[in-house]
Amino acid sequence: MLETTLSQVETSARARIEAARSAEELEAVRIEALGRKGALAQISKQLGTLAPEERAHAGKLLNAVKQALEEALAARKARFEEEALRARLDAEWIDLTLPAPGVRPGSLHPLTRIQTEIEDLFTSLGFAVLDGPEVETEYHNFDALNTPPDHPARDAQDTFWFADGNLLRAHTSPVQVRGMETLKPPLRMIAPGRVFRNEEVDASHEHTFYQLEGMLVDREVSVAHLLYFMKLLLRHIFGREVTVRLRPGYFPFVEPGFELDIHCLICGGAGCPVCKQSGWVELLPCGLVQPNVLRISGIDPEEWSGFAFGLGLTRLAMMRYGIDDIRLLQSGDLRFLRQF
Ligand code: FA5
Repeated sequence: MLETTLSQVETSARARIEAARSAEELEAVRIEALGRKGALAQISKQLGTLAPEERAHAGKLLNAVKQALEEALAARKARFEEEALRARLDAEWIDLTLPAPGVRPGSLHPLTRIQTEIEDLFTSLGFAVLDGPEVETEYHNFDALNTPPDHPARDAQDTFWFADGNLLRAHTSPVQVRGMETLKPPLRMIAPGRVFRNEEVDASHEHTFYQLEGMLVDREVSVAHLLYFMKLLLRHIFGREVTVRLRPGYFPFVEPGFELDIHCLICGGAGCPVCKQSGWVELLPCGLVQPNVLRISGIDPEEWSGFAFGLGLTRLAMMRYGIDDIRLLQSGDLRFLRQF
C-alpha cells in the first residue's frame, strides 16, 4: 500500500520535474514533493503506524525515493543553468576580429600628405630635412637674414613678440641660418614647419600656417639651378604642368629675389576670394642667397653661392586639393577632414 503511494508520488514528481519550464516551477515541484509539508513528509508520518520490520523496509524505500527525486531536481536545475548560460553567451557573442562598430579609421591631414610627398622628393635629391624652434630669437628670424633694423616685418603688427625679446617665428627662413650654423657647404636642406603672423584672417590668410623652406649652397649656383628645382617641385606636386609666373620679389635675404605665383586652381584664373580676384596665388618666393646671409653664418660668399625658397605649404595644399578657404584646414571639422 505504502509502496504504491510512494511509487505514484515518484512518477508524478518526475513527470512534473521534466515538464518544469523555469527554476520557479521546479522549486514548486520540490516543495510539493520534498518540502516540510510535502508528499514524502506526509508518508513519513504514517511510518509510525507500521509494524517495526515493515517500518524499516518502508523507511529505506522512502529514503531511496527522496534521494532519487533530489537527484532528478538537481539534474534538471543544472540543465536550466546551462540553457540560461548558453542563451546569455548567444546574446553577448561578439566577433573580436571585426572592426569596432562606429569607429572610422583616421586619415592623414592634407598638409601632412603634401609635406611627406615633398620631403620624399627632396631627400631623394640629397637634401637633409631640418627642424627648428617655433619660438625663435630675433637674430635667427631677422638679423642673420640681413633684415634691416627698421624693416616693417619686425613691427608688432606683423610679428608676435615675447616680453623677453624672442618671437614666434614669422617664416621658416631662420632654419636656413640654423642649417648654415651646423652643416658645412656644400649643403642641401629643407625645413617644413609652422609659422605665425599677426595677421587679419581671411579665405587665404591665417595667423598660423605652414611653410617649407629650402636651401642649396654650392659652387657657382645660378638662377637656372633654382628654376630647375622649382619646376621639378611643382611637377612632382601637381603631376602635370601648371601655369606659373615669375616676377621680381624683394626679400632682404635673397638677391635677385623672385615671386613665383601659380594660376589659381580654385577658380581657374577667373578670380575668387582665394586669389583676391587676381587669378594668381603667391606660392613660392625664392631667389639666390644674399652674400651677406652667407657671410653672417660664416660661409665665404667668394667661394660659395646658393639659392633658397620659402614655399607656402598651406596655400599649396589649398591648390592641390581645391580647398577654397584656408580656415578649414585648422578647423578640426570632421566633415572636412573625412574627405581626405
Ligand atoms: C617669406 O616668408 C620668405 N621667408 C620666403 C622666402 C624664403 C623667400 C627664402 C626667399 C627665399 P612670404 O611672406 O611671401 O615670404 O611668405 C611665403 C609664402 O607663405 C607666401 O607665398 C604664401 O604662399 C604663404 N603665406 C604668407 N602669408 C600667409 C598667411 N597669412 N597665410 C597663409 N599662407 C601665407
